[in-house]
Parts: sequence; structure tokens; C-alpha cells
Amino acid sequence: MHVLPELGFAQFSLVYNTLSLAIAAMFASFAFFVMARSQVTAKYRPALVMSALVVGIAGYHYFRIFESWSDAYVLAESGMYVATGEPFNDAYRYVDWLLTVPLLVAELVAVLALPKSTRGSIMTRLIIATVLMIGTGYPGEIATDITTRAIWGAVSTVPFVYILYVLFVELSRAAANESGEVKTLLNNTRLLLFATWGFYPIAYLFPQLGIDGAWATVGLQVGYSIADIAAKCGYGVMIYAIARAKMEAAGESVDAAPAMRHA
Ligand SMILES: *C/C=C(C)/C=C/C=C(C)/C=C/C1=C(C)CCCC1(C)C
Repeated sequence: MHVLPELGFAQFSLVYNTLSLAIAAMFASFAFFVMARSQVTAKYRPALVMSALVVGIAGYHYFRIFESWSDAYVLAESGMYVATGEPFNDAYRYVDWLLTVPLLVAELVAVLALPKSTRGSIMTRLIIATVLMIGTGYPGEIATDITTRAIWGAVSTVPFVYILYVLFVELSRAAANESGEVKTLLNNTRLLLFATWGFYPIAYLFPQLGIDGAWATVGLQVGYSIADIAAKCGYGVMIYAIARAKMEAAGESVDAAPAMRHA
């Protein structure tokens, strides 16, 4: 576990409030994705279900991270927040990623509607790569010396680059086959994916960059939380928009579906 640095009021509160914001964002998104399911046709529903699972799992873990953060610090007479001795549990974040990152990948593969022949193999390769990326990132994250952190970080970057490469190629291919709004949305999703996923290794580097201990801890927690909100809630909304745009382009609508639903 990390040695928790002493924090000023603003530093402690910035993390506290960002974690609280993340909880709100995850639960609000959960409600949105559950309700949005009825706005898409059957073939896009699995993607919406996965979006809901991702933010539901993350909302629960953020709740635990938030509690762990509150328990790890106490306001001292000096006006500084000091460690209580109760460890701040970083494992919640990694367990969360271990579950949600493969789901995010599956979500994208589902909405891309790849041909059956390639879908299975792409999904398997990507899921193995996400597990390797997070599994090798964790020993680095909890390492107390900077060298061990750097080595595991570098190892974790290999599957990371592979994942981004595969998704880039597949998203570009899918965009090339589309036109109009669907094309724009696929290109924007590609951008969002790179901007948000690319932020994690940067946040991971904060302690490496010689940033002072307190700000490195704050930057890491705030950075991961903001990236999670964008990569889970924002990304889920993009996936929903792609599904809607594809329905529109294909002339499908939920209302016009045959009257199968009996009241
Ligand atoms: C919802 C959570 C998401 C999308 C998490 C993504 C996490 C990463 C892309 C993490 C990548 C890392 C590296 C590439 C190297 C250093 C260690 C990690 C695990 C932070």
C-alpha cells in the first residue's frame, strides 16, 4: 500500500468531492441506460445492458473507494489531513477495471455489429489483453518504489497499445462502411476512446514525474476518476447515440416494431 502523504484541506477535499461526483455520475448513468434500453431495437439492447452493468459496477466501487478515502484520513489540529493508519484501498479500482474494461470492449464490439466470423476472435484477443493490462498494472500501482512502478507500467503498456491498435483498426473500418451521422459518431467514439484511455497511463506516471507526493496522490485519484466518468458514462452515451443513428439510417424504429407488446 501507498504511504499516504499529508494533505491540505483543498487537496483532501478535491479528491473527496471528485469521488462523490463519480458516484453520482455512475448511478445517474445507470438509470439512463436502463431506461434507454426501450429506445433501441433488440439487436442493440445487449450494448445498453453492458453500459448499465459497467456504471452499476463502477458506482458500487466508487462508493467503497469514497468510504476508504474518508477512513484513511483525519483532520489534525494543525489543519492538515493526516493518515489515520487505516489503509486506502487501491484494489477496489483495479477490481473495478478488471470487470468493467472487458465489458466496455464487448460493448463496442456489440454495437459495431462485426461479422460473426471475426467477432469471436477479436473479442477473445481483446479480453485477454485487457486482463493482462490491468493485472500487470496493479503490482506497479501498489509498489512503494519508483523503479518497480516503472517496470510494471511498461509491461502493462504492451497489451494497452495492442488493444488501442485493434480498436483503432476496427473502428476505422466500421466508419469507412458508414456514412452521415453514424460515420461521425464512430469517429467521435474513436477520439473519445483514445483521449480517455490514453489518460490512465499518464495519471499513472504522476508519481514518476517528480510531482510532490501530495499532488501526485491527488492528481492520480482525480485523474482516474474523471477518466472513468468519461470512459464509462460518456462512452455509454456515445454507444447509445450510435445505436440510435444506425436505427435511423436503416429506417428502424421501436414504435414501428410489429405490435408484439401486449399491454
Ligand atoms: C473504466 C475504466 C477504464 C476504461 C480503465 C482503463 C485503464 C487503462 C487503460 C489503464 C492502463 C494502464 C497502463 C496502460 C499502464 C499503467 C497501468 C495502467 C493500468 C494504469
